[in-house]
Amino acid sequence: MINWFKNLGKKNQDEKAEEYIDDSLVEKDQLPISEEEINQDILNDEAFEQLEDIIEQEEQTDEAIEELIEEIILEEEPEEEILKQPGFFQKLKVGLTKTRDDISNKIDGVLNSYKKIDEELFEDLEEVLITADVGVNTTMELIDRLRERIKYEKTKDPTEVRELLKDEIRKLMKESVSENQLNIEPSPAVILVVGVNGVGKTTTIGKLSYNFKNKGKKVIIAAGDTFRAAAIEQLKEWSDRSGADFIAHIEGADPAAVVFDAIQAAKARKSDVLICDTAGRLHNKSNLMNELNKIFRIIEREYGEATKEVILVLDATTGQNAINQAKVFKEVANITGVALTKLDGTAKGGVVIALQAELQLPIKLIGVGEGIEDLQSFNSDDFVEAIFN
Ligand SMILES: Nc1nc2c(ncn2[C@@H]2O[C@H](COP(=O)(O)OP(=O)(O)OP(=O)(O)O)[C@@H](O)[C@H]2O)c(=O)[nH]1
Ligand SMILES: [Mg+2]
Repeated sequence: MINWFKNLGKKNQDEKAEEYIDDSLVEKDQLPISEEEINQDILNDEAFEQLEDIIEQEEQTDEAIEELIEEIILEEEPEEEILKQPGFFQKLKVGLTKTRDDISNKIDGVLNSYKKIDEELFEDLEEVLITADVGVNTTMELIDRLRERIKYEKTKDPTEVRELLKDEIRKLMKESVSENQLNIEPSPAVILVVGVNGVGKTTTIGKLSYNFKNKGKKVIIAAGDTFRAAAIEQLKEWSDRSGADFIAHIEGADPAAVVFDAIQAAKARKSDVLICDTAGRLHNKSNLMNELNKIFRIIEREYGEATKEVILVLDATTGQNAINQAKVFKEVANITGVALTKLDGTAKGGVVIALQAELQLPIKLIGVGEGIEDLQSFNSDDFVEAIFN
């Protein structure tokens, strides 16, 4: 496209130049010179000057066109990102294979075995959803809505139920939470990562940090899990891999003190995002509450201006256990979102629906593998599409 514009400009210039030059040569060959011819020569000189002006103008136009094209190309970059989206969706679909097999294929099995829509069909659907960890309450709510919808739309064919159910799941998930986007604007932002041990907190922090660094953000990771030296080392490795700064104390140190130091570092280094790991090995609810509250107080006092997220990490493979953990953490902390890990290895992806619909906890991130790039932002539409297609 650039070449096409350039050649077009040059061709016009050349043609114009040839026209003027041919005329002037003819005039100059005809000596001696009459007053009329002198006047003609003056006119030719003027024509040459005009020609130079035109060429100069056209050169400027050429430059302007090139600049314009460069701008257009720069503006087109986000489109490339959109083009990458099918890759993300494919990865999501692959990650959700087991869940899809469990929910979608079983639903199809039920619907194909009925000739008409009756109460038994609803009961079979109910069973599929409950066993896929959608949760009893959410399943009941969905089936009630589905029943109403079928009545309202006078649906007769069981095979049409699939689309209606899909739509009701999507609607229920979306109306239960307001925002699935991780909020780190305006900068600076602080993300406190909580959750019981082994769910994937450290791995998620590493992946998240890598994502932010790729977007050009200045990231600091704080080793707030001081229970084991190995936990600190593991987090350090992730911070090295993602290119983030790292703040840690020794094993057994007070996590609130680590967070305090990390905030001072974030301020001094003008960081965009501070991500704090925390320990999962807290034996009872009041212990957990005390520890987290101490950290919250430090953040509030020292970093009041920061945009805050408290992300609860849950392991999708634990199904209903993840729901129970979410209930406990909701009581002790103001959880702003969930990172649901290990969705790739489980058929219990239905837990996503329960977390949003029943606990009104927005899923903000999902882990679809152990690699540094295996973290995605969550979107209800994509999720429903991936498990039903
Ligand atoms: N397949 C898969 N594995 C994951 C995912 N996220 C984390 N893991 C694995 O889960 C295991 C535990 O992850 P960690 O990040 O150490 O979990 P943690 O919550 O920090 O654990 P503690 O520090 O012991 O409390 C590791 O083997 C990770 O590789 C995921 O999305 N998919
Ligand atoms: Mg950890």
